[in-house]
Amino acid sequence: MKKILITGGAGFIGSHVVRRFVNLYPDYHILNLDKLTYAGNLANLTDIEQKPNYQFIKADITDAEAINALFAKENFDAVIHLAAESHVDRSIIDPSAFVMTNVIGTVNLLNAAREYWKGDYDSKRFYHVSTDEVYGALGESGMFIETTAYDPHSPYSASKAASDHFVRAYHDTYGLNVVISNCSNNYGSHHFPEKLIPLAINNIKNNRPVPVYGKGENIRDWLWVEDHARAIDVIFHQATTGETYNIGGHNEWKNIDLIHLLCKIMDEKLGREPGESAKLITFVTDRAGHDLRYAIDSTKLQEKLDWVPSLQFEEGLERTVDWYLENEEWLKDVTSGNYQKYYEGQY
Ligand code: NAD
Ligand code: TDX
Repeated sequence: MKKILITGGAGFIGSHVVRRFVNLYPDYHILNLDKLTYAGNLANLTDIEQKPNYQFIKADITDAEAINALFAKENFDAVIHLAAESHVDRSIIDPSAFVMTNVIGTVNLLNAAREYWKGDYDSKRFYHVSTDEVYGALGESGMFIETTAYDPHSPYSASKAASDHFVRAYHDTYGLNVVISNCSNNYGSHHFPEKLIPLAINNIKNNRPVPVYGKGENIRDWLWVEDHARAIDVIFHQATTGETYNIGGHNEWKNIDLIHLLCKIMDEKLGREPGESAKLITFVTDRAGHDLRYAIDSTKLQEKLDWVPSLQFEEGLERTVDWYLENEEWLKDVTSGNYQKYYEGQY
């Protein structure tokens, strides 16, 4: 039986990865380690929490002692590391938490792997999940490839870039078996409603303004979260040590066009007059250092590991809207309390 530590498994992408591994690989034992910050929610995993090959551990990756004790106790075969502070706007308000979790937390995990996997590096694997934002911003043309130079602009992307560098350094210096993937913007169910798509769905539903930064001309490349989880699965099992893979949907959308599409879907779903939801669109002050465009070239992943996105965007967006409309309780729970206070401070 393979014992795999998945960090950040109570978050958006992590919960999809945990669900996939628990369901598809009954002979793997999956330990989900999560601090349960505002973004971590065990309600994301109620469908698999009783499975015999799943276990949850509440811990903070910035706590080196706790991480070392865990590695000393459990003989992990692999780590899939997703735990992070993930929201760019929060990183602009308070970069420190991003340095602590994304940089120090990652180094703590690497140190534990280095120490407790000694003599056995080749048979172990440290998979680091990262973002396309480390490459910086594109102009109107071009795409990020695996060898694009790092040029992060936000405290979030700087912290993820630093963590990527540490992961590579532990491969080059100590010989740890590492793999990194850099993915574009994800969307789908269980996405915390501070991010553009779930925030817009929630606001449209509640007849609140939909804040669009600047003129809405920034471009993001959107990928269905379950396609990301499948890519992680394929890369985890098939990549060679030290490799990097870019993951993306070849699906670029200008923010304002995406929001108009979402408004159209919401009008249909809520039985509103065409154009009614779009009246909620409100242009607000731009994000500081706002990257103009991201676009991922995932040719390497497609050609070497035969991965292609499975879901067309309009269909995925409709499914996402349906999920949020059907899961009012989930939405209510995560938009109360601390999160609500953060939200009020934003707009
Ligand atoms: P998320 O914010 O939804 O989830 C992060 C999870 O990490 C939460 O469950 C949180 O409780 C946990 N966590 C935070 N700090 C922790 C700590 N100190 N110790 C233990 N657990 C902690 O994030 P997400 O969107 O699911 O992103 C997951 C990973 O994927 C991140 O590394 C992110 O950089 C990367 N990524 C995200 C996207 C995207 O579009 N969301 C795209 C590419 C890469
Ligand atoms: O209210 C909003 N209005 C708006 O116009 C919000 C929250 C965002 N935006 C814009 C900013 C971006 O151009 O929409 C775009 C998407 O914003 P986010 O959902 O905050 O995502 P982004 O900043 O692109 O980062 C996401 O993708 C890469 C994730 O949050 C990161 O964790 C991931 O690494």
